Amino acid sequence: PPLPDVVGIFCLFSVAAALDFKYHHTEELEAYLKGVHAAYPSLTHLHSIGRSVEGRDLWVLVLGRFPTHHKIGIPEFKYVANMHGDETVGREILLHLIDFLVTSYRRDPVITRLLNNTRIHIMPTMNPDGFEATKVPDCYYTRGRYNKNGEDLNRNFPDAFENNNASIQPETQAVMNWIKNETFVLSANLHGGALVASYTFDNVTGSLKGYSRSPDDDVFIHLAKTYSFNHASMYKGMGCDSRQTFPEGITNGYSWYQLEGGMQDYNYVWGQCFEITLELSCCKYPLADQLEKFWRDNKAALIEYIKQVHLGVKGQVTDRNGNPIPNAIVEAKGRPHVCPYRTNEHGEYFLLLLPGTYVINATVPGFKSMLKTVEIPDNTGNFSALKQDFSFSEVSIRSRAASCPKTPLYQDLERASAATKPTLHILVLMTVMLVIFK
Ligand SMILES: *[C@@H]1O[C@H](CO)[C@@H](O)[C@H](O)[C@H]1NC(C)=O
Ligand SMILES: *[C@@H]1O[C@H](CO)[C@@H](O)[C@H](O)[C@H]1NC(C)=O
Ligand SMILES: *[C@@H]1O[C@H](CO)[C@@H](O)[C@H](O)[C@H]1NC(C)=O
Ligand SMILES: *[C@@H]1O[C@H](CO)[C@@H](O)[C@H](O)[C@H]1NC(C)=O
Ligand SMILES: *[C@@H]1O[C@H](CO)[C@@H](O)[C@H](O)[C@H]1NC(C)=O
Ligand SMILES: CC(=O)N[C@H]1CO[C@H](CO)[C@@H](O)[C@@H]1O
Ligand SMILES: [Zn+2]
Repeated sequence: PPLPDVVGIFCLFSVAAALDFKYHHTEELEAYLKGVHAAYPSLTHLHSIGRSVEGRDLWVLVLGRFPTHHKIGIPEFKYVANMHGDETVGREILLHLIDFLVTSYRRDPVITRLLNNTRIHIMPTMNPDGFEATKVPDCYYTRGRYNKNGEDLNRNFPDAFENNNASIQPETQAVMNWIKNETFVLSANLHGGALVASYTFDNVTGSLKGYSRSPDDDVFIHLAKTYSFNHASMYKGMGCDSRQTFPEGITNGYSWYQLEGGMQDYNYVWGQCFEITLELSCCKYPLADQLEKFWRDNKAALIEYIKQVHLGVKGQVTDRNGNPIPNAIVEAKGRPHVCPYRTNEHGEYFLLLLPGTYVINATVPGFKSMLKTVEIPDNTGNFSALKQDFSFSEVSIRSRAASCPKTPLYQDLERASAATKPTLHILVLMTVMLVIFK
């Protein structure tokens, strides 16, 4: 009968059309996410990764051709917004990003390829309690920044340089569990109160020179510039007032101001995930009539940034019989991570690297290493990193699961490199041993 069909089409249409440029409070946000999932059940997966102090769900909508689970070779990407409850632009533009992605699938060839080859996780709010506590739009600092227990969630993660004594909050713990659960490769954390793309580290590596450089500094600069130059104005580097400008719209986190327990350093050090922090609006909680402009200003940047998850090289480490080897260390030579990057349960690794020649070192700790020289092309337009597998000629070699060191280590590495190179190698080796045998 024609009537249900008409109603069906109307419902589908109304889900897409229902997304106004206004603020979505808890119930409206949940209703929107559930509506999208109902309208696009095979392209999306909706789940809550935990609850806030006041019991609100921490919703994540996953998009992709295989939204419910990881597929070998398909990298995992995430966006997190509204970690500071009073910084609200990210929360709304992520809803518009969801709307754009689902309505463009099978219509726009680029978005179709992006969703076919990437699993995209979107968390519109990490601090729903803080958002609800910030009653009305307000440009400046308000209580809603913190969670219900008064903690700043972006100071609440374990720190790579200092013992962070802040007690881990439910929202933080949920994100830490989530990071452990998925093989995230790239992400961004959306904030407000400035206009800049900031990258790791936020704390220092020993000698103070106003810049806290990670071993992947070149990649982070590229990632931050990808965002700022695809944004309507961020690349101009004007910041929000004349006292603070950011050349090319980017900054090293520490150069701007140092902080402890931030989420981007945590992702990079313990999550094997490259994360940058995006400050998207000078006004933290602007009036709703400005949201449409914020979406237009950020749309291209949000999409181009996701594509960068296909930089570099990826592959699987297997034994002679083709069985995956989990927990093998795979790193590019000259780029040692404090917590060495390891293969997941499928023996997979993903390394974000700029085009160039690299030596990739796959090591089964306590056993042996395989080195391969790779030529990484500029292939983000291909929606796939270069593929390079490693096959060990033995059978049933196992690598023990390792817990990452809990104590800060980059400081030691920095001191060592200031001394002599061989010492650095011994230190890296000792770190590895510590990781294996602790
Ligand atoms: C995307 O995946 C769908 C489902 O497998 C397939 O039908 C379509 O051809 C793919 N499109 C592109 C552009 O890869
Ligand atoms: C954190 O605790 C450690 C050990 O209990 C202490 O040495 C350190 O000073 C504390 N740090 C801060 C910032 O309070
Ligand atoms: C972790 O993964 C398991 C299995 O897929 C799932 O049941 C659980 O909800 C996930 N937890 C988080 C925090 O993502
Ligand atoms: C390869 O990586 C392992 C583990 O990090 C390290 O012990 C070894 O020295 C590396 N080999 C080379 C040649 O760099
Ligand atoms: C893109 O992928 C195609 C087919 O897999 C391959 O032939 C081509 O060389 C790739 N281009 C780049 C720049 O990697
Ligand atoms: C090693 C170091 O300088 N760590 C700093 C990390 O950030 C906190 C907070 O600003 C500082 O107290 C630490 O000194
Ligand atoms: Zn913030």
